Amino acid sequence: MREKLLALLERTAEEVSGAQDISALEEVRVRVLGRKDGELTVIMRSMGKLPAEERPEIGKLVNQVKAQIEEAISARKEALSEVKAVEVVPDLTLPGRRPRVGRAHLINRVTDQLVDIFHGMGFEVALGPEVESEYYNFECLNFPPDHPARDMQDTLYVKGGGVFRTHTSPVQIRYMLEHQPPIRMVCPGRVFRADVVDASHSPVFHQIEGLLVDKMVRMSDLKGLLAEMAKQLYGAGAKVNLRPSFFPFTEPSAEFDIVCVNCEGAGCSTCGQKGRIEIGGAGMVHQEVFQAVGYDKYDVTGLAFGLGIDRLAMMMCKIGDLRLLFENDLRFLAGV
Ligand code: 2U9
Repeated sequence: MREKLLALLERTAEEVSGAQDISALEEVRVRVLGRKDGELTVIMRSMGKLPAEERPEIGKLVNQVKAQIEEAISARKEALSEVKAVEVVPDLTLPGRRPRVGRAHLINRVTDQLVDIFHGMGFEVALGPEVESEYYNFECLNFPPDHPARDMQDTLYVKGGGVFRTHTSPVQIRYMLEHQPPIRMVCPGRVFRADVVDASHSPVFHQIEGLLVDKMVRMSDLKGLLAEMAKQLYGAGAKVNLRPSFFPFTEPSAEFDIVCVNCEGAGCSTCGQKGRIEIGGAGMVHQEVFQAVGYDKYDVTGLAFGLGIDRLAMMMCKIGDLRLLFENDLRFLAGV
């Protein structure tokens, strides 16, 4: 019995010091000290069969062996935990993680670019509310009461009165009510229409509109202004074309295109084979609009223009789906 116990102690001590992790150590503990059929437990149980005179001495030895094994296990456990603690100490020589730096949204970058262009030509920026009165959004801008743009199908009405502005033109109305000519101002901002979302429509989109009022402002000033804008946007070779159009708030009215810088009018994938890129609308401010804000229509004339920023941004970055601009997927935003 004595030899058996000493052999068990020796073997267990070796196994304990050879255990490479906590679970290997636990396995040794259960095999030797386990309550049900641990090797030492079995020996202890069989002590009853020993002759009475041997029992005290063997009993003492069993307790010593058990204490030594327990001590060896707990010392090894401590040593293994220390190794683990050392493992998780951070390596201070590693280079730091680069912080992810955000940047302005594509829409805001294009807006800033346009604002800068007009600021350089002496225009100041004005902003206004996104929920407007029908009076500023339609009436002052010479929309007749039955104009289709006023229809619920096209305009988002607010319960209790007012509309989500359908263009930024009411900002210009407010500006004219507060300032006397000469004026030069642009107003960028969000506008709203009752549209269903798809690749080219959204109920929220972005515009920038401009207004210049002075004595003797002419259509040629408008064309010069738009040509300068095109050059600054697309380079010295950019040309604009005006096509006759109609808006209630301008007379005469025009839509303007930039001759495609890529194919110079021949037609390519950038311009959808049209040779031109449709950018926006413009015209000479309607006399009814001047009347609505109390300007003397015999004293001043004005030019106005408007362009859609979302479409422009899509063309600049060759984006095929408008929804990408609103979903804020960082994988997309980081790449444009
Ligand atoms: C006042 C008087 C006149 C602003 C104008 C347009 C023509 C125009 C569209 C371009 C693309 C809107 O986003 S879009 O769909 N805009 O065609 N805007 S003239 O005329 C004004 C504005 C304010 C007081």
